[in-house]
Amino acid sequence: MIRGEGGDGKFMAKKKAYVLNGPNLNLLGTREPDIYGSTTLSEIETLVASKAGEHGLSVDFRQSNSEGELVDWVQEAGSKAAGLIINPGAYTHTSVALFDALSAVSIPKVELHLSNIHAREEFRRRSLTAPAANGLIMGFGATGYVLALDALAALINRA
Ligand code: CA2
Repeated sequence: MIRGEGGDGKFMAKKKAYVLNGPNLNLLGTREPDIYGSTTLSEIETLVASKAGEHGLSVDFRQSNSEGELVDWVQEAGSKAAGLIINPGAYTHTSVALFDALSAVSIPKVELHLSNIHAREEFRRRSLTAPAANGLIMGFGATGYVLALDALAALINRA
């Protein structure tokens, strides 16, 4: 657990935010920049870590192409994190398993998409996972991760 000085000379545990990224997001910045931008996932991780520091949060930033691994991480976040941000990638549109996992954890949850899924193909317009989130951010590219962190911090601090 990461600890920081609480302002009164005492050391306090920093709350942790999980930021989970689904399939193919490891390819960011290498292809399809017109849709997803040219920022790499590693650069996004740096932006998120900086914003988290402003909110006094620590971040666990992960990506997987495996639906089961994402389910495992959501479950893990339920016991180890104060909140989570998830870009489920294409599993957004298909995964009942991720919806169930997200529904089963009671921490604040923000769903995030780089693109505006409502302005794209018909099959992307439905999110199976969104009803399990407190809110959604989409269409702002890499900046959306920073906005999502602001939103998550607000949810964590009012919880
Ligand atoms: O807009 C988003 O963030 C998405 O979650 C991205 C997913 C897509 O399936 C969702 O409908 C919307 C795809 C991520 C794939 O990212 C790539 C990046 C570069 C090259 C190829 C894929």
